Amino acid sequence: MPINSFSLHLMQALIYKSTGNWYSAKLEDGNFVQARIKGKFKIDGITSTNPIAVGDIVEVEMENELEQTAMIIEIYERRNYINRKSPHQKYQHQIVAANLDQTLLFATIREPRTSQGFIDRFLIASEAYHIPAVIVFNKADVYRKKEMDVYEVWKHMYEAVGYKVFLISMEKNEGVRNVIDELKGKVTLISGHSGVGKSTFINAILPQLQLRTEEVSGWSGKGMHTTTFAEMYDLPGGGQIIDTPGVKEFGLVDISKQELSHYFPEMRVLINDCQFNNCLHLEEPDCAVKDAVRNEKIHPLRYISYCGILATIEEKRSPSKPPRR
Ligand SMILES: Nc1nc2c(ncn2[C@@H]2O[C@H](COP(=O)(O)OP(=O)(O)OP(=O)(O)O)[C@@H](O)[C@H]2O)c(=O)[nH]1
Ligand SMILES: [Mg+2]
Ligand SMILES: [Zn+2]
Repeated sequence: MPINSFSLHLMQALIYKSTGNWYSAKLEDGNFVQARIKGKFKIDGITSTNPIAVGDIVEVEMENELEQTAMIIEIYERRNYINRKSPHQKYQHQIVAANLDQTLLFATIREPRTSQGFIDRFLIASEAYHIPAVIVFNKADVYRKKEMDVYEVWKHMYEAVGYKVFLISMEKNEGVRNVIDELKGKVTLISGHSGVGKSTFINAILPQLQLRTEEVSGWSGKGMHTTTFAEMYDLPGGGQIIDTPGVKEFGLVDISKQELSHYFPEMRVLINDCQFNNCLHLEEPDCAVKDAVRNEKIHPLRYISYCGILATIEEKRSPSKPPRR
């Protein structure tokens, strides 16, 4: 270690929680400090509403040893991250978490109902950074025949694409162990709508935490956003899990129409067989993707979802900049 960095108390730290201006960071010795950003940060050339996210590795300079406060002076390059469109500022991104080994999408088919579009958008965001995604359907105890039928269709559809799918009930403690087994030694981001049971799941693994969980508000069937900040927790068997606030929509960032099919694994393997190398798999002749839909090699629901998402992608004028008035 260079002498001057020693005298400045520079240390590497991992961000566990972000609450706006303050970050809770764990030092290599295991102690936590409360850290703030020094100066302005522009990272990866993107404009995000949060320059530093949970899972980021940073360099801190101790400010006050007694109060355990520090300044963040540098951020290390991210291995990957999950980002989405900021729900408040259209042209800004929100980094959900960084440096992940996998994502765990919590979905419920009832109370509240998670749509296939939401699931597919989340999977696309994971695919864009090659982060393996696992889908967990929770609240099996409230599914009637109708919802079980939907589950069966989706399970086969997503498994055929290569995703692991689990059906669990936190309420009845059914299937939960299998999901916990997936977490060992990995950094896992857990995401999904509000009220699907993300915090309930983490409480089951780390009962001493007692995270706040809340009943889904009655008539609307919508969750109430009980968790308000993303936070990472160490798992007893090694690895970490990141709880996040529920999201209503998962707005995709920086994906062009041309690219979209690359993030559908079942399409990605076929695109070289399309006649046109810029095929969008819509009306073009000799399209390998459409052939696969016809031959039932690609599930029609996934193709419909692809077309739906494609239609929502606006081709960019200039990167991340609002249009001029
Ligand atoms: N019936 C049933 N209810 C469940 C199950 N799992 C969780 N719940 C309930 O669902 C409600 C919401 O759970 P939370 O864990 O707070 O949901 P969350 O995903 O963390 O929600 P946000 O923090 O708002 O994003 C709570 O009342 C839980 O007790 C389940 O398997 N079955
Ligand atoms: Mg929660
Ligand atoms: Zn095609």
